[in-house]
Amino acid sequence: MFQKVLVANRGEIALRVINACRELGIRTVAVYSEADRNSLHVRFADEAICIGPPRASESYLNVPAVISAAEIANVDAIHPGYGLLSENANFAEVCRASNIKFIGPPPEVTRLMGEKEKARQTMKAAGVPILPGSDGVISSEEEALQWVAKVGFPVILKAKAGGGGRGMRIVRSAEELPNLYHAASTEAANAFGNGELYMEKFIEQPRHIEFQVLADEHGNVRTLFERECSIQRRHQKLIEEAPSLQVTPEIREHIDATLKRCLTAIGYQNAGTVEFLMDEDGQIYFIEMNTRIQVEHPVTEFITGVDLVKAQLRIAAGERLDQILPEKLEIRGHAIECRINAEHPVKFTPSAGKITAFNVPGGNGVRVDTAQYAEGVVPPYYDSLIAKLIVYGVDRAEAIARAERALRQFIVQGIETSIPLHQAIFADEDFRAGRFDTKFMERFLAKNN
Ligand code: MV4
Repeated sequence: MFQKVLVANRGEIALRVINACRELGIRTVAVYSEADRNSLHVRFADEAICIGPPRASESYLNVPAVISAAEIANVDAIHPGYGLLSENANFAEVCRASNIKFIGPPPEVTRLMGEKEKARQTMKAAGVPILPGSDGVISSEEEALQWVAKVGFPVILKAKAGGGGRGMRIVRSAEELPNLYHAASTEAANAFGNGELYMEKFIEQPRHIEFQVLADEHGNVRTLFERECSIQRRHQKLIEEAPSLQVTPEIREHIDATLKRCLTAIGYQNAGTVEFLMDEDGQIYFIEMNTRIQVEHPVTEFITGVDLVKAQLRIAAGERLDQILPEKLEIRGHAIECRINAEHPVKFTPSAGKITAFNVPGGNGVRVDTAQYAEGVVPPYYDSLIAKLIVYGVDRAEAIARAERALRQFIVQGIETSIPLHQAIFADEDFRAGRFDTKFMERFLAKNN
């Protein structure tokens, strides 16, 4: 096992990784920006190194600064958390060249999955269901119209280098295709430095369902069931749960078998998440893969009993999945996560500042992952996630009741948070009945304003 790991992140996920390391007897090195001097990830790591000014581009995203810290502290490995450098293949390559283990997949695999159209064709070849659409990128409007002739309107144009919603356009008729084609391509070129597009049949009201996977460095792949992530606004998830009420044992079985085949074939390693859309008929289709630990990983930890961050560390140290996971994994109960953001619950404007009171709920079936505390400061430079409330119950009803009582006991003063928004969502009849898709928040906000 590693002697010392550098955690190249901040906030709750940095603390999450530090906790897993400590439980495994691994020493930790925190890195921090000048804005995070008093953060808990700095306090609870064994060592801490300041790597630059507040802006992430000058600190947490500064590859030479992170690598220098790793070399000064003489670490064996770097855990990137989520966001920041976690899906940066160039960073993983620099780690490799510096003889530091990057805790994640090899850079070649990260690069493949970052090219969304290549990922799509790779999944298709392994028998993973994908949406009807183009084979490869589209090189002109004319070619786009040829694919439409096969697929039928509506279609969605997506950036090959994209993800997370940018460089996408929904096209409903031939007349509007030229304008939307150029708009998507220009937006993609500006955002990702690559304007290439591909096409998929557009699903009007999909559910967003994703599968957790773990792969070791000896060719073994296991899936750890799914998470339902449809409750989101502007591509920012607000609530996630596991399992999904819509995923049948047959779908689970089929996705498990095809993902194992595909991810073994491409040499996938470490933790990953495979995203799917489910249409109104309950059919499920691959859309993209995330090659990192995700924000919502704790809901999977609750229903499987597996510590996913420890699994990442043990995989990166060369252990085999059969040493890490029980022979048979089963879904136990139901888990729900609320992302508590420092933002206005209705206007969604960011709310930075000093926290004057902070009461974290606990008790049976309640987990809070946070790096915040009373008298702590939420800096304006980073994303607005300040805590995750994760609840567990024997069934969804118990999980909902626990979430409601825990939200009542979650007190944050001095800044605005999304706690009241979460309380309103839990009171919604459609949410309680499990009737929702990715358009839920739009309808909910229209109804409640
Ligand atoms: C789609 C889609 C409908 N049909 N693809 C948005 C972000 C990116 N990860 C994929 N996205 C979508 N792709 C087809 N063929 C609808 C969305 C989408 C969406 C997906 C998941 C969660 C929330 C969403 C919100 C709006 C649109």
